[in-house]
Amino acid sequence: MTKELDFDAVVIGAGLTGLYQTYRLREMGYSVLGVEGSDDIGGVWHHNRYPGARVDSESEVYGYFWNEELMQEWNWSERFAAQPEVLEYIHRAADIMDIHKDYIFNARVKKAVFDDENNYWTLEFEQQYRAPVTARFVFSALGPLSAPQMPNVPGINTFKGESFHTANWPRDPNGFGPAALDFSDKRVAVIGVGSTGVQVIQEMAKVAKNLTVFLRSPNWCTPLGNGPMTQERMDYIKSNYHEFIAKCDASIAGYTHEFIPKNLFDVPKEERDAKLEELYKGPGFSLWLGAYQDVLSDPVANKYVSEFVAQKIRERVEDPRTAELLIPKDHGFGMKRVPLETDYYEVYNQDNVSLVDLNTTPITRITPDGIQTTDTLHEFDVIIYATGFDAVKGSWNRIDIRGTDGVALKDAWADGVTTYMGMQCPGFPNFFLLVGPQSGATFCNIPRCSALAVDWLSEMMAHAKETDIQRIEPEPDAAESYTLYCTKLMGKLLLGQTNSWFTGINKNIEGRDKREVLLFVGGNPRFREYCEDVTRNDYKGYVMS
Ligand code: N01
Repeated sequence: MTKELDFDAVVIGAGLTGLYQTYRLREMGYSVLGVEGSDDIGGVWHHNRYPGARVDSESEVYGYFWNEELMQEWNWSERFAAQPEVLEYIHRAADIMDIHKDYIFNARVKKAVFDDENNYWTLEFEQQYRAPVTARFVFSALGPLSAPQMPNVPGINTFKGESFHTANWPRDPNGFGPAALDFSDKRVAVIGVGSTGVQVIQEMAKVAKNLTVFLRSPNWCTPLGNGPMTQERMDYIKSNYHEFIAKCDASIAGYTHEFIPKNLFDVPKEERDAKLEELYKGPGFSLWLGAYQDVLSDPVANKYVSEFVAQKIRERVEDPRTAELLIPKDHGFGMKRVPLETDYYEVYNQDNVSLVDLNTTPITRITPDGIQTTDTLHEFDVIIYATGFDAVKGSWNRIDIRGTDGVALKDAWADGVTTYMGMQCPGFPNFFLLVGPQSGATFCNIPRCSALAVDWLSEMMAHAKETDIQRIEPEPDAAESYTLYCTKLMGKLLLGQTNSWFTGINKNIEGRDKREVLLFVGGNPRFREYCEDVTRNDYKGYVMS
């Protein structure tokens, strides 16, 4: 006798991706439940409310392109929208989808177990008052950057001042932004200088009495190019949305930036220098994703651009010693995610800002009064941990996910992730990943590329519905060959040679010191082609029954 299931599908996560997946499944006639660990929708935009949080993507290419009504009604106020506006946008999109009613909140999945005989999943929640839920299919839209990671230093809980991880920032109880906190009489520390650290540092420098930045590995940062969005520009965007969509679809990372189809040294010096200058001043990822085609793959071209950006840092930071500390020496430009900034380097010229080089004087512990380094005790009222995430795999590893034969996903991934299309893992039937390891969306403008994954999976689910399919899983060989493909693509880029969250390295987590291929870096068009090819060939690589 077939077991009566609670739902056809469960979607885990109420960020941009999960909301859209839930909507698509509902519209296709599936009974679907969305479950969200937090108390509201928004995903990373709900949690990361630190001062300075904003998109590094041009506002008009960040969001739901599939919803014409929303695109035509929404007016962005800045060229790169700040967190409260993005969260407000997501709420408006949710209203249009009427999606709240499909979700339960404060429902954090603790365990997911597959019934191999009857082809369904049982999900258990951390909240003990919640009964387990059964569903044929599970869509995990957990977020690649949703598992905040604290540093592995002792004494964190002993600090007697206030401390926050940037991804758990206190919220304004009545609005979309952060709580109103006053730092004007506070000695503030920030640990970490990734994209988050850079954003929070440039804001805290304006408001804190003193700001001390604890720097371990500097990054190559370039100007964001933010400014108000004029009505004229917004009107232009609205009447040209289809062009924007086509441009994003054709670009490597889902932006309107495109690499120049020439090698750097094929261009005369004067011309190339003028171009780099223009790109440096250009908006968003102009220099990272819009320079000469070989900058991210040829070490010599890369060195040239790195030296160009290093020179900018030297020009902008008055103290030469500080400038040198802020110039990366262990990797070239663009080999890690490039943080975008607004007057970030000038912050270090301010009297209220100081820099501690952790390579000379590492942190030994957090004490009740502040941060103890090998050199001295730095006393603070506030410590801000901009120390990043257990990225990509972390959100999945924090759930006990058991596939066929009771195998844990975490164990299956322990020696390196293997997926098919970044959408499924062998041994985990009916369990889909969205924006997880090796997904085409993880090294991409996420709303752009996650929509591609959602649309593709939804098409597959339409096929499953038509043909009454109860079980979908990838062939191990197909997954192995896809993973090999990801490895090959990564091998072509210099970023595969760097230690960062792109390559699975996390110095705060034991055992995460070996590089692995967590990203599909082949670009948006190539990923789309791959997906279309699988569909055209009767879902090759999948076993459906
Ligand atoms: O995290 P990170 P993030 N002692 O991992 C340091 C996206 N994002 O939150 O490199 C001292 O990049 C660590 O140092 P090191 C974006 O994709 C998007 O900044 O390990 N320092 C590093 O400097 C981004 O890539 C936007 O030596 C320690 C920092 O903390 C991703 O999120 C905005 C330490 C962590 O940097 C992650 O960015 C913001 C320790 N024990 C972020 N542990 C938008 O565009 C860690 N660090 C909207």
